[in-house]
Amino acid sequence: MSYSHHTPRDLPSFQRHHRASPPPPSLTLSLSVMSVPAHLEPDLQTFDSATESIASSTFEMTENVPVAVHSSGDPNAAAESAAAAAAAPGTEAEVTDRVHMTQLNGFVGFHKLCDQVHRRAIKHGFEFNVMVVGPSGIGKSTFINTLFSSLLLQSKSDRIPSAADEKTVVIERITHQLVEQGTRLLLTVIDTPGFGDHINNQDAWEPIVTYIKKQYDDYRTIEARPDRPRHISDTRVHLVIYFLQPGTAGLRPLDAKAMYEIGRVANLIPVIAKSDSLTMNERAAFKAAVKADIQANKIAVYPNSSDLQYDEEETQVNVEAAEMIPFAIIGATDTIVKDSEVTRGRITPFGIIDIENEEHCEFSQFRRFIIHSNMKDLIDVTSQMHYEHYRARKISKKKRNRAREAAAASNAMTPS
Ligand SMILES: Nc1nc2c(ncn2[C@@H]2O[C@H](COP(=O)(O)OP(=O)(O)OP(=O)(O)O)[C@@H](O)[C@H]2O)c(=O)[nH]1
Ligand SMILES: [Mg+2]
Repeated sequence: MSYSHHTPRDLPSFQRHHRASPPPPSLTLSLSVMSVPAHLEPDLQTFDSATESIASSTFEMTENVPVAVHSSGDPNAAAESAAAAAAAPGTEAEVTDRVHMTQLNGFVGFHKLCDQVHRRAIKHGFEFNVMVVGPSGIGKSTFINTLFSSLLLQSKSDRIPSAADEKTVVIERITHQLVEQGTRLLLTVIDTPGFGDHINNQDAWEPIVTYIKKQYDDYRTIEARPDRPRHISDTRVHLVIYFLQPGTAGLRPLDAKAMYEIGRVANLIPVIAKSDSLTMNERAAFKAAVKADIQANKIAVYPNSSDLQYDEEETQVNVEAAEMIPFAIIGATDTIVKDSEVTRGRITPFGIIDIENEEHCEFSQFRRFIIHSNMKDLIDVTSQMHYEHYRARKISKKKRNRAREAAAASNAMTPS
């Protein structure tokens, strides 16, 4: 381990040395420590003027661990940045990052960072936005109420459709604040009454996709504001649950088109609604047909995020979930007592359907996957993948338009 100590007077020469020396063939951790003289401590507001008197100590710890990492990760970039620095001497220092695996010699305490993040996350809570898509009466409201164990959506099956409903898909958004063991969840459910209810459902997916994209646009607008708030309220759709009618041969053309379009912009998970109406054989056959149609129509279904890095355990969870898709679900909010145990289910003339029982349906696997293990991932994939892709597409479209306009303008100015 090498160690060097620099006063402020030494700092410029150190920087030159730092810039000139090639990265060593080892992984290095450089740690800069600014130590404040005791007489300045009470008056840190005057930090700027005090920096002259502040001693700067640079510790460099070196261990024989292979490979130096350049900040760009691209070997050509090092040469490019060196050339750029030579072209404009004195304007910008070349920065070389070195990463080192270093053994601690004593207690520091930064492992408590996890506790700090945890405490802050609990304090701020989480925002989760889930959209349900499927025709009227398929069980959307019941399922959401079952999933979150509370009355979040009223059943609307009995309502009389209005004139507007006749033509359009309506988007209804309702937010609930839920608290579980101190963790706050601001849950927004986006209902889509009218989807697939009309004689011509060809474009029924459009208002849904438009809504999803509009949330990205709204977020982008706020993000680009110079006075943007510290916390941007997130209305982006983190999950779309698509309800498939049981008893069909596979995906109907409307389902295939809607799922294709939704899957391009958001995390999509299809479920077989009211799967208690299918025998086990019918369920298996329907699942297989839907899986084949998903593949044939190139529908992107969550989890499919090859962009993000998953560890072994997360990959295993995702692989198991992907196998199950579409989840065969049953919704039930009634509490029943079975073998002196309280559960939720549906009492039928043929017996009790216990939704928590994995032999009866895949509700508990769905809940485990969506809420217990992947809720944060759904939020992250939305913001790091879907939103970023949408943003990038928008920017490049804007650039193309600008280039086209400039070309048209220059053509107009050129005398023929
Ligand atoms: N057999 C069975 N019935 C269900 C299931 N889920 C819901 N239902 C029943 O289906 C009816 C409609 O359920 P809702 O949850 O209101 O359906 P929805 O899709 O929200 O309907 P809209 O709000 O009108 O779009 C209710 O009578 C429910 O009790 C299920 O898994 N199996
Ligand atoms: Mg409903």
